Amino acid sequence: MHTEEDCLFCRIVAGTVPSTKVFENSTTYAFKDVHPQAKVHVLVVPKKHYADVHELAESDPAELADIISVAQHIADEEYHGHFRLEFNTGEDAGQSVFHVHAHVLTGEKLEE
Ligand code: IU
Repeated sequence: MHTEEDCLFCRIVAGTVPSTKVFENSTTYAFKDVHPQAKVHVLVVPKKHYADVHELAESDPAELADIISVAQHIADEEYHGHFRLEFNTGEDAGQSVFHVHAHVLTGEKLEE
């Protein structure tokens, strides 16, 4: 069982670790990635802890839909609605934080 103490993104959601907030509603939190890979690089996370996107989709598909809506909202504000959405899933795919997070890349024309 993950707790706020042992999960970085739970701590960011709780405000005990600082972040640059971009958006928040009752179930979802979005903040700037500290190592941006695009002009705008935002991480969108559920406030509730799920390890990865598969666990989220199985447990709470409405929250997954909310994350996608938040991504669209950010891209509408930042770059005429165009964005890339990535969920690294598993260590070998580059997942390093095991609290599901959508990488939202936008703000510029992205490399293919
Ligand atoms: P990944 O898909 O699990 O590799 O993504 C983790 C992201 O979290 C990565 O892009 C980091 O730059 C980002 N990040 C962050 O924004 N703040 C932090 O304190 C840490 C990682 I640690």
